[in-house]
Amino acid sequence: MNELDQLVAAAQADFDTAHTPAELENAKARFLGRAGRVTELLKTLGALPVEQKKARGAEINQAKAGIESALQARREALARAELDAQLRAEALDVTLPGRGRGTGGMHPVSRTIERIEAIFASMGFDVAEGPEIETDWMSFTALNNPENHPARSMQDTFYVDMQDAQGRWLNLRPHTSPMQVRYAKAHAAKYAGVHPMPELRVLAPGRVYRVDSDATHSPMFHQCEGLWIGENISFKDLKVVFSDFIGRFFETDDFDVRFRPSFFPFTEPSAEIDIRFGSGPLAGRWLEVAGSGQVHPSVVRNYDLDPETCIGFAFGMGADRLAMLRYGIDDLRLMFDGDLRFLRQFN
Ligand code: 2NL
Repeated sequence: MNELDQLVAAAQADFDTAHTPAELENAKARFLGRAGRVTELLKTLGALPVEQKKARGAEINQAKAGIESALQARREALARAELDAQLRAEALDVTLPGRGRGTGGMHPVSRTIERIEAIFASMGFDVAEGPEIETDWMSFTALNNPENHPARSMQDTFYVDMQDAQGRWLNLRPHTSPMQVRYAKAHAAKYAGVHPMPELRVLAPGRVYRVDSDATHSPMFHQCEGLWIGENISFKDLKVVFSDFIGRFFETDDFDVRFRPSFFPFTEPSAEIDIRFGSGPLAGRWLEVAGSGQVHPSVVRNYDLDPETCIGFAFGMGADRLAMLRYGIDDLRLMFDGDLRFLRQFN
């Protein structure tokens, strides 16, 4: 092997020991760089006699070409190795068994609301859901709240820093009553001029919001409100409907119902509804479960109905509180903490 063949072999060996592109570039510099061995050889050409220059130059260039092709081969080998390593690292075994996502379950409040809906639906009530962001008129004015009523204050109601297309300020509804107003107005429009007007029976369940937060109050909670309007619907009907509901909701006949006089701007007369179980874990204590009353004539007028011919009752209950009573939960906050150890017990 002559010295040029040896040089090519040395370069080949040097390149083969390079295991990264950076190492390979260093090895390249040792042979082909400005101070590399091939460059040094080419510089010796100048000292040769003219007749030897051409042949020697050709020999050196041939060696140089050999070194360059060895370099290129090693570059390609390194790139292939890197790609192989990457493919191995990113390998995906599509034959492995899948990871389960687990099954979802229903929240105790959702379960309770569905239960309430089913009972009232069986008594001919429609179920109506609607907006949680409402106008002042819907949340308060339509419900006969005076302009300066404390419920309208920012300490009691969440206002939204936003106006609707008509420039009216908006709030997070503090009760589901606006949905009943919407439902009653739609009913009035649908049966305008029809005599007698078909009865209106609706249950409005959903989220409501008030500025209040402690062990027994959450800033977001759930209401189910009922409304029954017709030509001759009275407190007697309310008592029958509500008692029937309680018996079916709690699955017992062993209870008393009491109407305790109260005040709401939207009903007159108004009453709190208390129940007392004769047996079971809650037996013996009066429990307040709902507010109720005969819908105020001004509110009936805001439905676009005539209070002279349309009369009826409304009631409102906290679905969270009913869930707590039914399941024996003693802290409202458990309902909204999202702790799966608590929530799994209901599924
Ligand atoms: C309470 C009080 C009540 C109503 C809600 C109502 C709705 C319309 C018209 C008239 Cl659209 N009344 N709802 C009536 C009386 C009481 O709820 O303390 N609920 C937990």
